[in-house]
Amino acid sequence: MSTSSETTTAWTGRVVRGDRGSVRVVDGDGGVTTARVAVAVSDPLDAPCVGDWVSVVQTGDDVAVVAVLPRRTLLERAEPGGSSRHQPLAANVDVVAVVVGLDQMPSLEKVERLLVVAWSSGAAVHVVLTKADLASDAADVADDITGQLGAAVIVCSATTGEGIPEVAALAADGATLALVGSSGAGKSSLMNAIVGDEVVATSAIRSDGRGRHTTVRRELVALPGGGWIIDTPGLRGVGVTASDGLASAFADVESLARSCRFADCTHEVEPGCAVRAALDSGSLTLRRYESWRTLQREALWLERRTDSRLAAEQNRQVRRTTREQRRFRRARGH
Ligand SMILES: Nc1nc2c(ncn2[C@@H]2O[C@H](COP(=O)(O)OP(=O)(O)OP(=O)(O)O)[C@@H](O)[C@H]2O)c(=O)[nH]1
Ligand SMILES: [Mg+2]
Ligand SMILES: [Zn+2]
Repeated sequence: MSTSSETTTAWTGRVVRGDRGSVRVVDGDGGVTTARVAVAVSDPLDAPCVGDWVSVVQTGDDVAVVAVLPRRTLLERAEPGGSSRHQPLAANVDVVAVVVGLDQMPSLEKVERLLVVAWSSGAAVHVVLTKADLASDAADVADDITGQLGAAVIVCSATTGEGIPEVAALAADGATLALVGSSGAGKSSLMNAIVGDEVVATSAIRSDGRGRHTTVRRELVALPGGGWIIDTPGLRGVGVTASDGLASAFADVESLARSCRFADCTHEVEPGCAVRAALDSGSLTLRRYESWRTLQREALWLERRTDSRLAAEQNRQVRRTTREQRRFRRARGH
């Protein structure tokens, strides 16, 4: 690469923090520099985000990100509150840890939603049950999550240090680990426990049990061993972004659905429905079936917003599904 002036240097770095119009980039020596974003992007998904490897050109005091290198994976979510736009959360993540605090009884449905987002990224996924020091049933919850959602589980506590080496191992060999979960779940505490230092702020949850969103921005930290770890703000109103994520989270139900007699089976009233047969035999639980339908409806809803041609058809389908679901529930005595 040629340089037109002695004071111009070009280097590759990694985005550790993103702000509007500028990013913080770490170089190979661990130095962190603020750089303006000089990349023309038409899609917000293409803008540099935490975890991106970027080309930086530095001329005197001016530091600019001129290119985003191709991403291996992208953790993204649909923006909550109605738009169908996707928001990048973190790039080049190897492992996503869905962090769940054992201080409250975890909702399998919420965990499932986070798993869909995590699986859609293309990264490997683990559920990390933290605050084990506050629960006596950690092993049962772990069994439920493995058995019902098919996810690998690690039980740990940032307070006692139990399980922390296992979580830290997810970021071994230069891998990038991203922590996602509700506010107050214990993500930042977990990050500090892994790093062995107070690198990010944490805070007590409010008395009503809801998090207060202590972490307000995504932040990537380089670990001494060569790995990377990304802390994220609590996710609220997680949207489903990709139908392949749905397919992984519900691989068993999706595979049943493919063996229904009718290709357009709604799995409500049709004869030869493999999904209903599994429900009747008890091999598929009503709770899992309903979660699948909820997520499916949400995914369809988001798709529909980007494709007005489908709108009329799906309006009809939603009405039909609601009607049929009422009938189905009545028939089952719900
Ligand atoms: N007893 C116990 N408390 C914990 C543990 N981990 C976190 N906490 C507490 O849980 C509260 C929330 O922890 P944070 O790490 O700030 O949670 P967070 O997921 O980063 O929350 P946001 O930044 O709001 O998304 C704090 O009061 C922590 O001290 C743990 O392993 N055991
Ligand atoms: Mg936090
Ligand atoms: Zn069916």
